[in-house]
Amino acid sequence: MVSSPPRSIRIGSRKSQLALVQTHWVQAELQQRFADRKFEVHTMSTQGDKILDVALAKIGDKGLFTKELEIGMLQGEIDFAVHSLKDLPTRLPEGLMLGCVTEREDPADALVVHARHQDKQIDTLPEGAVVGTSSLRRLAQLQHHYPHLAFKDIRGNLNTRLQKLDAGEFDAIILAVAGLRRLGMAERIHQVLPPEVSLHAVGQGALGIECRAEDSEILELLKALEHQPTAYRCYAERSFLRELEGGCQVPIGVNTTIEGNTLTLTGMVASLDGQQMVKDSISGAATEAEALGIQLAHNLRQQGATEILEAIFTEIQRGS
Ligand code: DPM
Repeated sequence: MVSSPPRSIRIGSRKSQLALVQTHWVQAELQQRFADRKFEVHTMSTQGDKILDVALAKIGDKGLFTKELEIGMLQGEIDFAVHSLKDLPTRLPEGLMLGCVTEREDPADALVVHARHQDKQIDTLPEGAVVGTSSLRRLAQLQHHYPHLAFKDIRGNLNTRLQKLDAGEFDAIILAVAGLRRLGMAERIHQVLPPEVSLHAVGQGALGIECRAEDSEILELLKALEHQPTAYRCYAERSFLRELEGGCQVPIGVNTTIEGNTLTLTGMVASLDGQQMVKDSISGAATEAEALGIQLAHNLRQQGATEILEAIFTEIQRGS
């Protein structure tokens, strides 16, 4: 009697170029560590891949880029899914869990400029320069610091956005450093925005691998790719966001550092126009990451975050 070989493991991914680069990286890392198993990539398109003309914030639905993959996991079509962690909602469907957080790229935002502004930085762009972003977080923070700039929505994948910039539709655009680096376009990063200018999104720059909560075989494999410091930082960031959010995207930014066993989390909540902004930091043991996130959220609520968030939900519900 010969025993049948173990079945191959199916990895779910979106079809975008960035998603595939990330998923193929995970596949290669696992294949190298578990040479006796076979890892296959299965692509699916998500709601977010189909709706490209509506500003993300107005769609309101969480899980825009993850839902179809989650259904695939629950139905057993795929065994786990690779996401940009910042696109993974902080509350996951019953039966699924965050199985692994991989080592983070630089989580910062980047300024990418049109050729005519090669000699400029974010704080020297001229009055009225048109900056493209559809992130409420980036918009609020940049409007706060640079009210003399003009801001315009921009959608589409990275290449589409860069083409729009190069065609002259924008003077500059803001993108994540991580996405540009992973797609081999690091040379387009003109300036890495410091945290004083732009706090990044929760989970930015890290990959989150989601799997079935009971699937101990898959969890065991995924553990090999976990990067502990990144995981602590992202757990703190995610619990901060979970404690603050309602039903849509809001201007919330974070920054985290780890030194020794001490984790420092900075968080901010801003109004849509960036005029009101509350920001604070907290430090403590990295092993208490989630408690730190919750405590910081409570501290910010006492400093006015609740009123800012309520005003945003009302505004977005009115369909502004
Ligand atoms: C989320 C936001 C954006 C993405 C909102 C935000 C940017 C939207 C936009 C939650 N997801 O950051 O405040 O600019 O229109 C996304 C990108 C990456 C993952 C692209 C980017 C790559 C970086 C990473 C889209 N999701 O932010 O430039 O893996 O963290």
